[in-house]
Amino acid sequence: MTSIDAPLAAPVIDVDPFSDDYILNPYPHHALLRDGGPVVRLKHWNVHATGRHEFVRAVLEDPETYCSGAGVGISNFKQEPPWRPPSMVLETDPPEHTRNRAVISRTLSPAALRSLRGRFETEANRLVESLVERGRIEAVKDLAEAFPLKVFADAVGVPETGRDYLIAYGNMVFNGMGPRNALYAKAMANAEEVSNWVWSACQRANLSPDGFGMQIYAAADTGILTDTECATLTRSFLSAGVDTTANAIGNALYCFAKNPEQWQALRKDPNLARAAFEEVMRYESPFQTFFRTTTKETVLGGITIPADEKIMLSLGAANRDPRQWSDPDSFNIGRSTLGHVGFGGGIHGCVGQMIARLELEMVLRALATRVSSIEIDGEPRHQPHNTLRGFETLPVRLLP
Ligand code: EJD
Repeated sequence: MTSIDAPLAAPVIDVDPFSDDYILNPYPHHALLRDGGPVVRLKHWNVHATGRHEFVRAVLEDPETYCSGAGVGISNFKQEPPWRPPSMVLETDPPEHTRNRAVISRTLSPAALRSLRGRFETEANRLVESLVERGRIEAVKDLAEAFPLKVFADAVGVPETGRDYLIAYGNMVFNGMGPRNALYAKAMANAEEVSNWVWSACQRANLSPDGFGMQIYAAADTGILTDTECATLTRSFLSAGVDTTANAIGNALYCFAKNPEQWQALRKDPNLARAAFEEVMRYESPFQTFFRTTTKETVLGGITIPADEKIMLSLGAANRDPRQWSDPDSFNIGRSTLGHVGFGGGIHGCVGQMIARLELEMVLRALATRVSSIEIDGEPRHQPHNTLRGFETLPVRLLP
């Protein structure tokens, strides 16, 4: 290697992914992140970062060099204790990860999803019909949160009373991946009460017999896992499966309200619902930022990263990287979204993506067959959040 090709240290840039300005409108910051270099170092937090599609993918696909066992938020579990017992899938590496993920994955088989299709469809139609009758709705509470709180929580088999705790818990999980800032503190304000409800919902005695939760316990009955491990794996459904899809539904409505010609295209052919959701995932990725931790010194994009360093992956920036996408800032349900990283990728790629697709397909179909126009009717407000992108409030009018 000639000195001209020798790996360099990452350029330091002044982008703060946890500042109010970034959070409320990340896109100009994403451009700085991508243009700063293949890999940069964030001055404010002293971590490496990449927003380039090519390198986000490369990191996701090399879990031996970029591990998850030290946490997938900004804090390194080896230096700072995690706020909850770590997830047995998200925050582990092979071989444990492989074994635990297989237990979850079996519950989400194509056959299992086929059997949910009818229920999801009925509920989406019922909910959307009642909302169209009302006309003006607050889309976050009335639709985006209501739908997964009904169909996903039913599918896992958790009790009906107290399900709102799942929204609060998701806020803890996803703000908990950020630094210990004001958003973190706010999300954790009621941590004990919320965690207690969730942990109790994950116990064998409180799960319905036919849901994903009890299917996890089947692994305990064969001796692979203890009951406590099964509760922790069930917790993964409740951590990952509600706030993510809720924000996806809100973002989808906003995308279509802002791009009425795309709404008309979907109305004309509701079979485009699945493709439309993929474009929502690319264009307004509900989950924006992941971290990995280097297991050894490595070189990425010609930049040396030392061992045991956190590297931030901006999925949101990668999904609009002009090096990968043509016209990345336009919302177009007819484009190819192949290769978007809204569901992550590699061995940790979203295990629930097929159920997320099923939920969004049913919601978008129910809307597309009943609503001629989605109109913003008030002041939508993005939720200030360390890792999720979505709305705190989204007042809309659904015209029949
Ligand atoms: C997640 C980005 C868990 C867990 C798994 C996945 C997520 C959160 C929590 C969804 C991350 O196993 O607890 S989108």
